[in-house]
Amino acid sequence: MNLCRFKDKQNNIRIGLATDHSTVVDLTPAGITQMQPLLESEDAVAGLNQIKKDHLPQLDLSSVKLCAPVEQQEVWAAGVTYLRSKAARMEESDFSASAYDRVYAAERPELFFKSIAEKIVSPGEPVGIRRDARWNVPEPELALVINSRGKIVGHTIGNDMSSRDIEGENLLYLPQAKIYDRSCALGPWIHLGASETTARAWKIEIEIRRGGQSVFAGNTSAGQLKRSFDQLTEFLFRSQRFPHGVILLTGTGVVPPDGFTLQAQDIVEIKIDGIGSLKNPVVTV
Ligand code: DO4
Ligand code: MG
Repeated sequence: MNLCRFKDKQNNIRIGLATDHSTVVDLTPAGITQMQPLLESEDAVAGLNQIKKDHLPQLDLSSVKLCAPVEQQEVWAAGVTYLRSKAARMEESDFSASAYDRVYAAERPELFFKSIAEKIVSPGEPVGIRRDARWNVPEPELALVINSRGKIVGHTIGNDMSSRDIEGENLLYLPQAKIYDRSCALGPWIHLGASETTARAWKIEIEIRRGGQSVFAGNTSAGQLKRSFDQLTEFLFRSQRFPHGVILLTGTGVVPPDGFTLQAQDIVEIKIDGIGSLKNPVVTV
C-alpha cells in the first residue's frame, strides 16, 4: 500500500493512496489531511483498509504532482553500511581512510543528520550539486519511515546527494559534503507494511542520463546492507527523541567509478522493487 502526498490544482497538499502505479485515490475527503496520524497509529494498513474508497475521487497518477512523502520529520542518514561504500570512501580519502574501515566493523553505526523536512526535494524537482565541489554523486538509498515510538512503519526511496572531493579532503568536512541546498530527495511515496525480510530482497537500481544517453547505471540489493534495520533505528533513538517521527536513509551500496561526476541537467533515476521510482534532474546550487 503506497501512501502519497500530492498537490491539487489549487496547489493544496492532499494525501492519497497510489493503488497501482497509475491511479491515486484522494483520501482528503475521508478526513485524512496528514500522513502523521496514520504513521503513528498501531496499524496504518488496517486503518486504510477500513476506509470505503468507492466514493473517493480517483485521479490519474500522471495528472498529479507528487510531493516528497515527509511532513515534519527530521531526515537522518546512515553511512558505510555496504562494503562498496566503505571501499569507495577509503579510496577517496587520504589520512581518514581508516575511519571508514573502523566504522564499518564497529558496533556503533555512522549516523548523521541530513535535512529538515521543508528542504527535502520532491519527485521531479531538481537535486543539487555544489558549485564549490568538483566531484559530485547521487547515493541511491532505501529509506526507513520510523514513527515517534521507534517503529518502522514504511519505506521510501532516498537520494543522499554527496560531494566526494569535499568529504575526501577531510572527514570534518562531512556536513558540507552532505548538507546543502537540494541535497536530499525522497519519494515517490511511502510503501507501508513491508517486513524487513521483504525489504531486504528488494533490488536498488540507479541510472544517470545525460543528453538522452545513459552515462552510469548500477544496482545492489538491500540484502547487502551489513546492519539490521532495528540496529540502525535503536542507535538513532539513543538519547534522542523524534516527536514527529524520523526518516532514516540506510546508506548506499552503489557508487559510480572514480572518474564520474554529475553535471547540471543530468537526470537521476532510482528504482527500488516494491516501492517505485524516484526521478530528479540535477542543478548547480
Ligand atoms: O561517511 C560518509 C557518508 C557515507 C554515506 O553516506 C553512505 O555510505 O551512504
Ligand atoms: Mg549515503
